[in-house]
Amino acid sequence: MPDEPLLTEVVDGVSTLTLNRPDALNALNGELRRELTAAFKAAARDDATRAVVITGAGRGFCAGADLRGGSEERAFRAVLTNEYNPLIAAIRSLPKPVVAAVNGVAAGAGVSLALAADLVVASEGARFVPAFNRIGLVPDSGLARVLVRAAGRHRAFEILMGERELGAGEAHDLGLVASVVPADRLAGAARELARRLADGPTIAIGLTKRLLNGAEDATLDESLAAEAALQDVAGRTDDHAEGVAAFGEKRDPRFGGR
Ligand code: T3D
Repeated sequence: MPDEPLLTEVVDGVSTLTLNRPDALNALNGELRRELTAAFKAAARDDATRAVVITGAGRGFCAGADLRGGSEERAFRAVLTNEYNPLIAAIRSLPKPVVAAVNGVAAGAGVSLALAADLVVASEGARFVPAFNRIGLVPDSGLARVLVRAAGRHRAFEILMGERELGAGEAHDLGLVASVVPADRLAGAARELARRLADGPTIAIGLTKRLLNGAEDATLDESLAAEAALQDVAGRTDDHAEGVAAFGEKRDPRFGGR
């Protein structure tokens, strides 16, 4: 495999981003963080991309921050503010669906990265290791927020303290992982899921992401108002017209993402 830290391929509307530092279990150094953020921003602009898959090369998904990264990594506030946070925000705000194919261990910010995706598919051997506590750090890149909502405060604390590793099955039980598949079927399963989403009404899917992002903190009134505003946008898309026409003609819709 070439030496680039991030491999990118667009096929059938699906952009696959492969973290490619397998000898370090795809740990995030500065170059990889910046390339990843740029890739998500590029996916937002690219009309040929209607869904994104993120996965790791080799036996790991992502081992979090590169612990061999030297002093660059120790400027915590600056690195988080300027690199990790924009990466997570770029995934969450991307108006296209993101599928994480977790092919092995995810640790530290690698867990945060996986859980920033809209859907997570994991191989049977995948594990989610918060790891922050093991090296005297606090969870970052949005992990505390995701875990406390999915698992509740007490279980989130237990997981973050590393009392036990979170296997793919338990992550599935907590609703963090959509499906768990044998390792040799993971890439195909994630690609197929992403391809189905890429064939969907892309603008409405992007607006759905925006609604969900807002709904996490919104009052009922705010949610209802946001739905009315965004439905007004979705309702004027070609995809809405096509969906209604397909219903009337008793056929499957052919969404063009416009
Ligand atoms: O400013 C900031 O940076 C703040 C941001 C912080 C965000 C964070 O993510 S903090 C958390 C950082 N990550 C970790 O603490 C995880 C460290 N790694 C591990 O605990 C274990 O490697 C794993 C649980 C992930 C996997 O264990 P195992 O036994 O399957 O593999 P291994 O043998 O430990 O690792 C394999 C290789 O990957 C090994 O290299 P070697 O010895 O074969 O040459 C190991 O050093 C390397 N590796 C694993 N994790 C990292 C790493 N290299 C650099 N950075 C890593 N994070």
